[in-house]
Amino acid sequence: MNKNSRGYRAWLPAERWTDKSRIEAWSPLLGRIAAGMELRPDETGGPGASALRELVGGIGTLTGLTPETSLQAGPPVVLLGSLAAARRALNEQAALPSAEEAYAVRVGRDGSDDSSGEGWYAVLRGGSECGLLQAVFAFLRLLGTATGGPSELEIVESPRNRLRMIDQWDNMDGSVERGYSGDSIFYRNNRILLESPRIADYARLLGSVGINAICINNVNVHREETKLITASLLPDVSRLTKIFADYGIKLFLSANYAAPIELGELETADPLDEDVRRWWSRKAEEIYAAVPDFGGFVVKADSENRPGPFTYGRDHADGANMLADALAPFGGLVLWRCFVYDCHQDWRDRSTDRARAAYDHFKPLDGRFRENVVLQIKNGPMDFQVREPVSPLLGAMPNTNQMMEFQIAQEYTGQQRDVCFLVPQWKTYLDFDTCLNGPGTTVKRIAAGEVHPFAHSGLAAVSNIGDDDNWTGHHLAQANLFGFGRLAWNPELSAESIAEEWSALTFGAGTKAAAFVEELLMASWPTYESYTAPLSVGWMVQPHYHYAVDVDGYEYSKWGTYHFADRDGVGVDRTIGTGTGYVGQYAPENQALYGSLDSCPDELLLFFHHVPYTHRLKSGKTVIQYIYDSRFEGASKVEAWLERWQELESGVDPERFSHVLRRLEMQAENARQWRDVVNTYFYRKSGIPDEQGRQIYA
Ligand code: GCW
Repeated sequence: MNKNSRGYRAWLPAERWTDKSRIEAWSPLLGRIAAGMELRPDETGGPGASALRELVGGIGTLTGLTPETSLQAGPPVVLLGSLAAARRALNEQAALPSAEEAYAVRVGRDGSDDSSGEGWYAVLRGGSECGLLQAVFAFLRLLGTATGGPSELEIVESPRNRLRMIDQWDNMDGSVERGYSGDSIFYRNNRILLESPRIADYARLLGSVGINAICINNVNVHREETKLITASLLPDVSRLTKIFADYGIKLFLSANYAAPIELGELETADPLDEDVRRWWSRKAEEIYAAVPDFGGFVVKADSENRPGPFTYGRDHADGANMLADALAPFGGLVLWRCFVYDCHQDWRDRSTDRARAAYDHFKPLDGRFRENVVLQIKNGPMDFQVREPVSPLLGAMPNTNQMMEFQIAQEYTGQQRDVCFLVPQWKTYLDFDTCLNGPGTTVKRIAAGEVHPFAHSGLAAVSNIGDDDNWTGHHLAQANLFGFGRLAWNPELSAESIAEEWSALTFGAGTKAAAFVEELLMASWPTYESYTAPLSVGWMVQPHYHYAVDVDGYEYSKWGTYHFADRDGVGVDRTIGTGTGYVGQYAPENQALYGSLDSCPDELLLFFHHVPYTHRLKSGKTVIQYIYDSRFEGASKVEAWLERWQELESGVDPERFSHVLRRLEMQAENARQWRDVVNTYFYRKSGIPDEQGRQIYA
């Protein structure tokens, strides 16, 4: 690990400002700090202490200043600059919103106190120390994105989503399932890497964008990871819990549903069996004795060959409630995943549609789950494809806590070799109107618990980090981790503003590099979409690896993932009249939208309909011509990025310059391969030539 690698420091303050006048302009504000917080006997831990450390450290890195700092017991407040003016401003300010994580930042100028020469002051306040930490990180973002000196402003924020969670798919042997950035930072050889400074640095990164929960092991819980809830590993788990708590983050574990069997203590995991129930209750007592602020369990059950209640003829409410009852006395949660489908399907059977599965399994169980169970639902009905419709299960269970799951790891979206900034994609899910409670029942309101009175809800996402120096394999993939946190905090932020903020923090505010990176990020998802599987049909990837093109890779497989291309047309008929009936899982307004060829949006066409190649899109183009045009356009776009990036050589440090260059070269090759394979495939099937006569390999 190279901690001095520019990528390691990601979007946190990393380099001294080169512009001296900027440092001078900010000096009056940054020279003095007075902080109030709870003083713990050891004077080290807690989010308040982290806040102060980050603030002083960040100021030092950016400006070289060492602020004069005083600390006293009191409410979580930090004053900067002209302290008398800051105190006056503090006394005038309105109360914060009630959320503990709420924060306020005020920067002002008060001429009546000129002891600092300028009268600039800042007041950072938190509803708790966690809120203060958020105020500090917001202030550091202000510094990091500023091109000039301070200006007056007031920000008051509280998080829109209660749970803002990151899921690690890390295994204890050190591997990461769907990891594209090296090995795990948490484990090696079935040990927890407690001595690794990376874990605390990861907590900083997550805390800096408002993440407040993390699950530290893969949802596929194998033998070794099952032991995370046993006496041999709980002390280590407890130490990790403390590292994350310093940044306001609660720790969860993925639990093996069959743990009582796997650990050799019972012969059944039947959720209605009294011995099983007692086993989990005692287990919960043991866990909370060792780890008092443990968050709870994430559970993947009856999914992709993992054990679950179906084995015993029980349903998912029985299974989840049994664990929930065990955790309830301690305030623990069960985050129960809804990724349940038949992965042993027969491709000859046209009546089974994997897209239907989550809704079909879970919807009938509405109202049966305990109050400390939250259903964790993937954004789409399939599996994190480049484009899918919203999962119809979101919002369809008004009496059951729900949260939505995204995948920051780019499993199907370029595996951190290709640039694919996913925030614009996530926004399409969050902004989608389910119409389930009348117009305006958007997914972001459902996830935030604003539509139904969920006791717990929010957003979770699969992490994209590993032990690569720059955390995410591709430097630019850091923007996805940053963006998820920002969006989970405030889903109203625009994708552009997140891209702009990250680019400025990472490549320098006001630089040419930052401007180009922002543009590249914003174009990257549509571009990736334009050279890979067309019009949301999905899955044309190499089985298991999911990166490179293989049009028929999943066509005759057991995974339930088909495109049904023949000589006349392509796509999956999911309509009510002639198809699988999946469309019927949406509210009537959306049934009408998707069910009719006239109104179905082009970008989702092949997800919902099987159409002839000559079918005309809303643009007037035929499907086949659209396939050809967009593959050519996508691949040439990547070539153009390569050229533009080369022009930036003098404006980017050599490490990041050559790293991004190499990745763009790989992406260009990948895009060419997709273009030619997809085009050739559809030309051979349809026999329809490209109107523009470009090279297709017949
Ligand atoms: O998409 C699939 C992935 C699996 C993953 C699974 C899930 C962790 O290919 O690797 O398992 O989703 O979400 O459970």
